[in-house]
Amino acid sequence: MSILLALKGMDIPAWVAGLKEALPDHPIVLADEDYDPAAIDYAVVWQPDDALFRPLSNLKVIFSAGAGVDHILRHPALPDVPIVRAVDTELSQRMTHYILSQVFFHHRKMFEVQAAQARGEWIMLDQPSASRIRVGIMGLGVLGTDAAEKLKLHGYDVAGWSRTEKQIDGIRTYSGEDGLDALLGWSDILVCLLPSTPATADILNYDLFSKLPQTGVLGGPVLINVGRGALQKEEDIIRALDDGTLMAASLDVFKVEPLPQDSPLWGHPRIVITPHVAADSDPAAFSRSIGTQVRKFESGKPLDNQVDKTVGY
Ligand code: NDP
Ligand code: OXD
Repeated sequence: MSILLALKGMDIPAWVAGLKEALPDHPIVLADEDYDPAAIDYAVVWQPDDALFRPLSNLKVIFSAGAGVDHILRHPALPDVPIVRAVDTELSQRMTHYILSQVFFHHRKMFEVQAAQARGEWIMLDQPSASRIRVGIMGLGVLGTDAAEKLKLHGYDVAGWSRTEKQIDGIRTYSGEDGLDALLGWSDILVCLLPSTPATADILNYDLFSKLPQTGVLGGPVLINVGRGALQKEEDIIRALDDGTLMAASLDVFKVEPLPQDSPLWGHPRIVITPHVAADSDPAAFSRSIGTQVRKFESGKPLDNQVDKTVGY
């Protein structure tokens, strides 16, 4: 009943400690050690190497160390076992805090404030009430719903869009293609919390930005992308910012990560860049959740938060 940890770029000692506490009777092995592949029942992975899965002849479940599973589904030799994605209240809270921080930043016109500070100028800026700012969220899943509810609590007018229909108290909800146009035509701040799938690739493009209203109280539309870099056409973001189609953007995810030094996104004066840190996975919290799931699985109960491989999330 061994657990294999293959977690590129993550804090391995913290994960080992968390899983030892959650599942003390399950040996833990690391991907860069010698181990018997036939003894592995569970794999906890982040960006698994191409050679990882093939020898694991008795693998029963793959656990993603993140909420997104694009890093697993693109694997060239993915075994036909259930994939469980990360769902955790701490992760939702971290993501919601990030989104709130960026909505507050743009609402309170912090680019103007910083520019005035650089000039040594004392300026008074208009402060529109939150209820006059329309925040549209693409993706009303675990993270999108939490963010929508907390934005609403802070007084914003909030709507969201998902693949299937949803009902959330106090939030306008849209779905399907017509629904997307309705959301775009309404949103002063557009937050993207979609997964990376074939259907969402490059969805954040110039044509989409052109559908955002120019009439809102912020003076122009704002994009916040925390989903995945594969969703955004970066040259289109720059074009839209430079011609006023977008007023500003906060980007946490990029087509290539780390963002290459020569990317024009780095130096753009209307972009906030963060290095894919909107919501880090907390090893202790995720280990507890993996522990609960392994116990359920071993007592014959269904796993929670299983990925639907047909839709890709
Ligand atoms: P969920 O699977 O819970 O939610 C995904 C949402 O996207 C659902 O509402 C789903 O619709 C919607 N969706 C998917 N495909 C489409 C489509 N083609 N058209 C319209 N809506 C669609 O995921 P989470 O909320 O947990 O996470 C969302 C994403 O956030 C992750 O996949 C990951 O990429 C990203 N993420 C980024 C982090 C960061 O630090 N930057 C950290 C964690 C996650 P429906 O409800 O109908 O199924
Ligand atoms: C995730 C991420 O998917 O960190 O959890 O992006």
